[in-house]
Amino acid sequence: MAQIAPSRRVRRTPFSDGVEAAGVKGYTVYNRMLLPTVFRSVTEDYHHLKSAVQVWDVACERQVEVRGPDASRLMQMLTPRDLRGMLPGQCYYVPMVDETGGMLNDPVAVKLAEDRFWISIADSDLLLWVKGIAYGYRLDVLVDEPDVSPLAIQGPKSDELMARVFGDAIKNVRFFRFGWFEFQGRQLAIARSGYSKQGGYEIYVEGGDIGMPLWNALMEAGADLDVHAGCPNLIERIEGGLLSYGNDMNRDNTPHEAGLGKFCSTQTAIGCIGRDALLRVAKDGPNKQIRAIAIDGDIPACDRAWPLLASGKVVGHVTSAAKSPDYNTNVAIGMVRMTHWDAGTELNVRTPAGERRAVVQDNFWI
Ligand code: THG
Repeated sequence: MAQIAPSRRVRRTPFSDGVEAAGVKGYTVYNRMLLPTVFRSVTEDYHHLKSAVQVWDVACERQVEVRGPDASRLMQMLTPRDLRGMLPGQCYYVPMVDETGGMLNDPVAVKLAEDRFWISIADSDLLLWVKGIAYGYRLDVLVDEPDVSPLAIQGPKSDELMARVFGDAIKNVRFFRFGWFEFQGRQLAIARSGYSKQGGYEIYVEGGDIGMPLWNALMEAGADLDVHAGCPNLIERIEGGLLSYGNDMNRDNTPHEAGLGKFCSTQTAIGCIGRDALLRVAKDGPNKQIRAIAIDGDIPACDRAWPLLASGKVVGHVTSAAKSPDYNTNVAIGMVRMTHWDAGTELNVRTPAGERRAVVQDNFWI
């Protein structure tokens, strides 16, 4: 494929110099910012992620900061997940929906204080929606995009690497919690989270000026751990069932269709926009839903929805797919109609390279 034309409209990140020095071979654009997609090869990156430790430039996971007396009220308007029990120091994976229950984003909410949150967004312009709601309801909050850039440390050796740079106390941070740790005189929020199933951390780097010093410190500290620049890995995230907003679901889908019903507590999420619409669909359940799907044979890159067919009729679509070395099949994510979503159901998938056999799985691979 041709290269991405560099321009000011496609934002670089505080880590882009390090990413380039590490030999990045491919980029996508996410929240109008560069996101690396491959360093050595997607397959080599995959094996390395599962065996060592990687440093990921995920600055494109932009933060929408919500601050002020009405911050909690606004946050609850944005999501059907009940936030009443959320404490400062916690992160929540929160579906966000419009007034029809259509998904607008699937961010991680980070509660910094009773009156201050970061919404760590997936690839949609959520800032505009949040600013619009805050203004329209005359809420007493400030909504903006601060100079905060997540840097993810992922892989089985991430504990060891992080302890070397931030001290052993980092190992006490629990899943989807964060603590404050010092680097070069600055306090950084560091969470145990990240867009892989290999374990790791996300450093919310506040102030782009310390981006490269932190990148270099991690690379130097982890030299003997075989630390390498990495990025969210297509194969590993499909194996793990980590959804990609805009690929696997969008505004046409409810959280229930996306399999995110477990992150909704719509009944008690009083004040949530789209609550009535979601209560209706939650009652009967969705008539199509995300499924893990195994596909036989050789497949091209999934850059469009591939129809899933049963006796020639379309019963769903594959939205992400990749060849998995560890599972000796093509792993995929698709949206399947309820008539055909049971585990073991055999379908055909129409790829641009021809039809392939596809089997609905009972679960994701990891
Ligand atoms: N981390 C942060 N921000 C993000 C992402 C991230 N913003 C963009 C994108 N990723 C948002 N989407 C997701 C999708 C999945 C998860 C997090 C963000 C995730 N899911 C776990 C799972 O499904 O196993 C855990 C969910 C839970 O149990 O609460 O981590 O990755 N900062």
